[in-house]
Amino acid sequence: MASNRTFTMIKPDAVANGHIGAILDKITKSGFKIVALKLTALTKEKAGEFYAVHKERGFYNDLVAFMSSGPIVAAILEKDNAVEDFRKLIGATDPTKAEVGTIRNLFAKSIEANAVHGSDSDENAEIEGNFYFSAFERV
Ligand code: IDP
Repeated sequence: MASNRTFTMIKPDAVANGHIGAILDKITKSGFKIVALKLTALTKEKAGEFYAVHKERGFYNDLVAFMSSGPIVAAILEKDNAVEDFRKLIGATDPTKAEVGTIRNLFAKSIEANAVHGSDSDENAEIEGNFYFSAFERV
């Protein structure tokens, strides 16, 4: 059965461009309930750990530098079929390929600075939520 929680980050580009409020508004209006939320920043080490699965990819070092370049917003979201529905809401990795009206279509600047992260499986949603939030930081 699909889990009802997913994990997201509003990435440094979207935070720097003042889109936190608009993105959270779109998320909640799309039926997701926020069950954990924080503004924080990743060190290079922490960004490297978060994206360790991409270590062998050519864009890894740039991605780590980008993700540690400024504040991010981390959140755990709740909704039936959360992981799949949230991936639909954010759109394709490359914003030029993201469907009109998706968060990446509206707010992303490039394939790297693509505004938001969304977990790609229930298992990763659990791991990524635990990466940022203790039990006391979620409802
Ligand atoms: P996803 O975030 O849509 O799940 P992934 O393939 O898991 O996409 O890639 C993780 C992140 O790495 C992307 O969101 C984006 O920030 C970055 N990324 C992915 N592909 C590229 C690329 O070809 N060039 C630069 N950055 C990329």
